[in-house]
Amino acid sequence: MEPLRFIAEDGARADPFPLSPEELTRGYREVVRARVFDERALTLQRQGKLSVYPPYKGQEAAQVGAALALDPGDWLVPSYRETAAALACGLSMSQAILYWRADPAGWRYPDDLRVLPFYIPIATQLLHAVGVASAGRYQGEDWVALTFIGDGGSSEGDFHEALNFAAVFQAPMVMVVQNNGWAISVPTEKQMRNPRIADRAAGYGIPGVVVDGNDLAAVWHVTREAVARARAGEGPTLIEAVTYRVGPHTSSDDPGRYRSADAGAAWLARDPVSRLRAALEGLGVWDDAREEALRAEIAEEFAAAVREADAAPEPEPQQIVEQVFETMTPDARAAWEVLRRG
Ligand SMILES: Cc1ncc(C[n+]2csc(CCOP(=O)(O)OP(=O)(O)O)c2C)c(N)n1
Repeated sequence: MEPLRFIAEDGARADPFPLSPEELTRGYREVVRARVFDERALTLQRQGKLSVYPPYKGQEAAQVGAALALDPGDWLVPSYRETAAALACGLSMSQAILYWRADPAGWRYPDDLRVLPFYIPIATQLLHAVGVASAGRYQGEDWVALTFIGDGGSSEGDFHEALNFAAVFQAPMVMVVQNNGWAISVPTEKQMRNPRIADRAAGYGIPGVVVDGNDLAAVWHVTREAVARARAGEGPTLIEAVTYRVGPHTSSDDPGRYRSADAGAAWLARDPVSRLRAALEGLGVWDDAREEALRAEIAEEFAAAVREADAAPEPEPQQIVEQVFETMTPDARAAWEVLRRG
């Protein structure tokens, strides 16, 4: 299976092309928004204003393309890498900043936002996504759950259990594996014999698709088809988005210790942002003036988000355990008492 692609590295569009100019423009706005958030969030972390932060530079199209294929009633069940997908699904920048600041105010999302908080324990989100998808079926709703996982996470037992359960019960779930080449310091070829993760779909009896994860049009297209199948009762799809983790694993990581400085050089030419811009310019719907206006708008959005996050009240230590259980367990209660006393 070769990755499906509609936008070449120089921005040339395949014919037929799956997105309208309006959709492509919307996708570009979200991709640039995601890029700006990521770059500035990393800077905030370096200034001591965020806790640990997992950047996603180079993976914006894989996330935004899939997120934009959802309808408003659908659910996003992300891992820690998917801030771009969450922003595209309506998470505010200020909430994202508070979350990555480790402020408990950032963990409790608005009730009407169909995005679950970022999952840090690898692959646990996949089973919850099957649950969210199945819950809709039981309740007579037609929502679809979109979830993400990394190449490393695809080696977890939860990955198998989630896909098998979703397939057997035809849960309306779409799983996107962002195959970004690395699981912290472990390259993909060191942890799987068959590097084509989408091949595994056949073992579950579901469709598996491999797509160029740096091509927003391709990711949006295959996810839209998968979402439509899920909503029609035809079950889950496994999408492998081939991409590359250009930056460090997190703000605590130093990739120089395990890969050469030019390891991702070829991937810079495949940058999803510049590729998309070239495609839009090819369509004649984008120019420098629009770019400048968009960048100014997003810079203001980010600045306002920082102001809003900074205005949040200083969290109390005991809040760490307050949102874990609806009714605290005795252990959590004991921890809460200790933290409250200070
Ligand atoms: C259950 C569990 N085991 C181990 C870890 C530590 N850990 C954090 S990220 C990571 C690697 C994940 O790699 P991958 O799934 O490829 O995703 P990526 O970070 O590249 O997006 C590991 C092992 C964890 N968070 N949870």
